[in-house]
Amino acid sequence: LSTVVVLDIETKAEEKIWIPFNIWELDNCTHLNIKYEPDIDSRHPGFSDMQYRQRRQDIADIAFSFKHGDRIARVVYTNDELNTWNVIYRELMILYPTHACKEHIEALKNLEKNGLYAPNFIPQLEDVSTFLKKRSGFQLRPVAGLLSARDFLASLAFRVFQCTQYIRHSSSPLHSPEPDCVHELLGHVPLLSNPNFAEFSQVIGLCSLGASDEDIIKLSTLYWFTIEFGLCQEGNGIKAYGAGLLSAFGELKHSLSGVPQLKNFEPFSAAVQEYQDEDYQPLYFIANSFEDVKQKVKKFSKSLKRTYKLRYDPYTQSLQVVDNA
Ligand code: HBI
Ligand code: FE
Repeated sequence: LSTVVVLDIETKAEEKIWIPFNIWELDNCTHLNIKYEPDIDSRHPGFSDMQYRQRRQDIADIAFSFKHGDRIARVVYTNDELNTWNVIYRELMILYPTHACKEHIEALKNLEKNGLYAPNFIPQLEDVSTFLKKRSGFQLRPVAGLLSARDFLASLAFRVFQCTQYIRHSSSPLHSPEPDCVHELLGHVPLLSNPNFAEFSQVIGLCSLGASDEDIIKLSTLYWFTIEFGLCQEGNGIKAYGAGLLSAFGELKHSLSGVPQLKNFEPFSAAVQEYQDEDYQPLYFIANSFEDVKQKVKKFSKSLKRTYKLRYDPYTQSLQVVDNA
């Protein structure tokens, strides 16, 4: 396994950081952050539901045994789970025409037209992954829960989106403290099928490879204010493109209600902006376009100190060090 040499700015010490150099090595990028899981967090709606916790574990086992290149095992969802999906799907569809960006609406229409999305069944990750590969070169791999920011961002560099497969607890259809398949499939997947947005996602991922812990925090904050909670200008109006908004009825309404503060997206300030992961955001950033955020994030990434330069080779889905400064 390979490492890149990184210079610690404070101590001037050289440090070797392991990074995945090809897509198969993402099998090592599976470190979970378990603080919001139903077995750990007593505020999780499924905390006292032993049957739910067991179900979540059984589905997580698919992710634990997955290796890159495998087919993603299908889940037979229960009526209770299907009902949760149905309730959220129908609620969100009511809001999208007025609140979601046009790219999201169009992508969702395509998913429905291809028979992949509907209110009455939960899409299978394997089918969605095949669709994404055709559209934008992105693919899904199953993940057992909230992944570490470093591993999550590293996957994006290879156009791999780590995707949970379990669904939130039925007592709380409109909110989940951790990512679930509703968040991934209704929030993230539609825009990942958009080639422009896919490229922007990969750019953030590539920036993260070999970054210091401090820079990983900055990049996940950028990710937070764009891919998770981003707003964008559309004609004379403002729409949502962030997955945390597009998958949450309450916060989607809140974001465009005139209550929260809105600022134009600027990566150098967004990367150090404090944020809130337990309640609605008090502040959102508005992007001009996906192209504009991508260019700005590229510029930001050039400001991160590094002693190496990486090039992504799409033919082999691997990285090459092109310049050892
Ligand atoms: N893990 N499963 C999963 N899904 C996400 O959306 C996700 C994640 N880990 C980190 C993360 N998102 C981001 O918020 C950033 O920290 C990169
Ligand atoms: Fe997310």
